[in-house]
Amino acid sequence: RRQLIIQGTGALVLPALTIPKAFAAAEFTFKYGNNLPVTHPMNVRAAEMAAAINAESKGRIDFQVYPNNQLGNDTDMLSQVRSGALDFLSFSPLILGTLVPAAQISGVGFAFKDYGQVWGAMDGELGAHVRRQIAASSSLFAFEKIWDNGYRQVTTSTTAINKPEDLKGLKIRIPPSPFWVSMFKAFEASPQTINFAEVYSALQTKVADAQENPLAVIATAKLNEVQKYCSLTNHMWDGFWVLGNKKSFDRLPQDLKDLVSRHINAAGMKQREDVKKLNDSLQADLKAKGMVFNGTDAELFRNKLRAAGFYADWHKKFGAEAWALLEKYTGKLV
Ligand code: X2X
Repeated sequence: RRQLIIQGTGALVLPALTIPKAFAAAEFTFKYGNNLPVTHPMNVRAAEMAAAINAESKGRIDFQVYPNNQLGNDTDMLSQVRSGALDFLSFSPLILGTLVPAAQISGVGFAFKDYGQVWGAMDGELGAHVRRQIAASSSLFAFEKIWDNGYRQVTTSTTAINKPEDLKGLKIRIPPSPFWVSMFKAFEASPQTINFAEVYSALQTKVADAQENPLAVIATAKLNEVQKYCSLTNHMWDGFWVLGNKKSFDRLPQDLKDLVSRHINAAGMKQREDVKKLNDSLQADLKAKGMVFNGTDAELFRNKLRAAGFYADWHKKFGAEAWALLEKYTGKLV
């Protein structure tokens, strides 16, 4: 038996080790989290992006991806990134509304008619306005290119939604955001605020009968297993800002900041294309798996929001200046 402990000194004698460079500790370790399944384009592109950042930094950065609420639900992750326990987080501008109310303006119901308007606004002055608000009022900042979630559709286990009256009293899960609550109250639904991490089980156990999300989320999170109907309402567009903790990012020298920003924004541009393709093609797949689809007349739903004072209320809350920035891209909304 080899004697490792030398009597009397207590020293441990081990053969000298040379640590291969690939396993040497990186100078900068970053944790990035999100709430979506690993199969969603967000995580396919995030994995690619992390590998590219680590390789191009020659091992100085270790960028770690934590998908699928591994570090906690959205509410947990938001508090983690605010404190610096988490360095980066992909987050809906609307859920960020609990912290930065102004960020919710991109979610205004039926505002963007198409992706031309969405990217025009978000890569243009409206997005710049929101990013300024985030940086000015929190410990966070947002990278320039917002990632895509998509146009949101309503699914239910009970009945197809054909007209706004069908939403009346519906127990529909919505993400934790003042804006979402207000919108579904305007529809006279019975909205329930639940983090995405708990949505599948909430639908399975009938805590909620309905939810709303883009098809790429419905399919990758397999919500079709617990929902029967999918009503194409396109009631709002939603994206994901990549948020960073300012202090933690400021640890990096400028050249590595530029490297990380370049890869995050480039991955976002590719993710936008992936998500668009998926959202356009998934209806057939979900139909084959038993989901029942119907189209809707957006004007009826928009009228309901108008009549409930939804646009007037939020115009006032966001302020005339921000509202004008939105309408610069969408045209007059009311
Ligand atoms: O929580 C949701 O429904 C999701 C995944 O779409 C968002 O992150 C807003």
